[in-house]
Amino acid sequence: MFNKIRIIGYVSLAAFVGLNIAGTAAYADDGAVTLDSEIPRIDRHEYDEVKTATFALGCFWGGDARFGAVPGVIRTRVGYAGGTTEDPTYYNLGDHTESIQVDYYPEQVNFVDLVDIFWAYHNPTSRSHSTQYANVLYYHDTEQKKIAEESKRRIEGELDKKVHTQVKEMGRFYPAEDYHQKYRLRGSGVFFDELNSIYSDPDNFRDSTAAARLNGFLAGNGSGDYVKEVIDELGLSDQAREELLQRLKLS
Ligand code: MHO
Repeated sequence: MFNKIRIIGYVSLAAFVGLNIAGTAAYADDGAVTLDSEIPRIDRHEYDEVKTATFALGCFWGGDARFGAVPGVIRTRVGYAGGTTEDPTYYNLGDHTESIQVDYYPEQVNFVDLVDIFWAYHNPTSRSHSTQYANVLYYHDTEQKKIAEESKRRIEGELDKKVHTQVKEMGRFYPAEDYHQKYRLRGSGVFFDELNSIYSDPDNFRDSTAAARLNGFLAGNGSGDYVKEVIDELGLSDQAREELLQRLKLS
């Protein structure tokens, strides 16, 4: 969204002053210049409908990477939810739970698909040792509520055991500190450097689909076919592109 506004803004500015330049430029708060031609192709997609879902399944770094690799997931963010403590932080979490929130394009992936991933990605019969790491399937509306409750009943039937995962109404979501967002990508050297030079504003970095995919792929999520399908849309240099394929043993 921000990108789009930024691009349109500069395109019209260029038109207004009568410039005829091949690449328009945008200036971040810190003065860094980003050519719009550098914005990863996957981040230029437009969506006519966006829905949101929220999950908690242990340490939020893992869930961020799992959902970030899913086709149709547009943005991911980790944060704190489920409790009553105001303005929680990682070291002052109060009664909140580490959670992952995703914006998704319902034509490509729906809530049922995301819920299936959620159940497959944690152990529903384990009792969480703390509120911080509780397993929670949040619902944002009555449709999600119905799907969430039905899925829990189905899992309970299939496992024939008590499921400790909670189904809970979504309240306020507090995004976590920047250093927790796309955690795997942040520790990845060249991939982080390249994305970070495109998105010097941490909110834009966090909200980038390219960053979500890279974070997911680097953590081992996503099929090889899917990685190959989108790798050219992630804004990587040729060198980083090759390195990613090598790391994932796809070349
Ligand atoms: N055991 C993990 C937890 C981090 S997660 C954000 C660690 O400290 O390495 O809770």
